[in-house]
Amino acid sequence: KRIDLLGVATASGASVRGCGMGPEALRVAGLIEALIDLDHMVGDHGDLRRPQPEISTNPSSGRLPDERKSDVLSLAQRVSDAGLGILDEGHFPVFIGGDHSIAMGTVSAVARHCLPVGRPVHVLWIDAHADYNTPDTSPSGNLHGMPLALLCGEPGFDDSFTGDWLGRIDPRNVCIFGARSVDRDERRLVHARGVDVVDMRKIDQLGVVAALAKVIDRAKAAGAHLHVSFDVDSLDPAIAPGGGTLVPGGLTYREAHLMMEMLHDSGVVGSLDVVELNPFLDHGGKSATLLVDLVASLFGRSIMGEEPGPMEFASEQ
Ligand code: DIR
Ligand code: MN
Ligand code: MN
Ligand code: MN
Repeated sequence: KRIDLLGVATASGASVRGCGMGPEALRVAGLIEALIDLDHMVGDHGDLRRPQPEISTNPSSGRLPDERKSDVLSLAQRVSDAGLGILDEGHFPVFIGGDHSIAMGTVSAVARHCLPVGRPVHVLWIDAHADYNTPDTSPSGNLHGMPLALLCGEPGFDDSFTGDWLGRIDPRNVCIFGARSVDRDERRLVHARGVDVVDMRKIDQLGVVAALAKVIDRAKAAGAHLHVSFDVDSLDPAIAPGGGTLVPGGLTYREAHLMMEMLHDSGVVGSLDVVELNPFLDHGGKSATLLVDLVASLFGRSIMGEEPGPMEFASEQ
């Protein structure tokens, strides 16, 4: 299956600037070479970006809230259409951000591709945050904290958030994995809608293998397309400093690799986001390099070159 990269060079959904440079940093860190090295065919669709250049004296995000919102929505629409094209061709889309608001478009593409043929869409949202705020619950107003709520059909989004581009998913088919910073009203919504939240405490208690196996088994049993949305801030800040909203106590290097290896072996993953990488904060590409290794693991790289399978010991004496 061919892998098609689509960059979305934007930070309009975030308040910290810099993750608009994420797609280029992942290319510089060797993303395409790593995939080709695993014998995959790779296409690169280049980057989508906002049409008008940024001219602003607003120091935090560079742009006014309304301008940022229209950036986010016009990009979401273009990402959704481009992603749908990639999926309809039978390719595997890898969306490289960009802040997490781009998932309004990426997950929409998956929903538009799958729902007409009756294929359920399951979403594995690997993130320190739940990204389930609405404009009413969000303490920050940042749209990168809202994509899941929009996709799950929460009320509170105005009419500018509607259109043919927007796909819908069932919150009961969403698993937020690695969470450790969830806002008060957001927590209430997530519980009310039946979203599965595997927070860091659960991961500590169960281990990533048991916790992730449940998600994989459910997707398999449903015959679903599993979309993986990977936010760099799911990782521990010590190994991945390149994010604008870091939270201590994240996934370790070994946990994250094991997850990617399990996801590869499962065969249920059909699309991937890699988001929120901020090269400006990334200590010389530390997180970018790690992300490339993690994506390679998801696409079949393993230490001994093949799937280990269950441990067996030969009884030859
Ligand atoms: C917070 C932070 N929950 C918000 N969200 C972030 O602004 O809604 N998501 N950083 O990645
Ligand atoms: Mn293509
Ligand atoms: Mn996120
Ligand atoms: Mn996050």
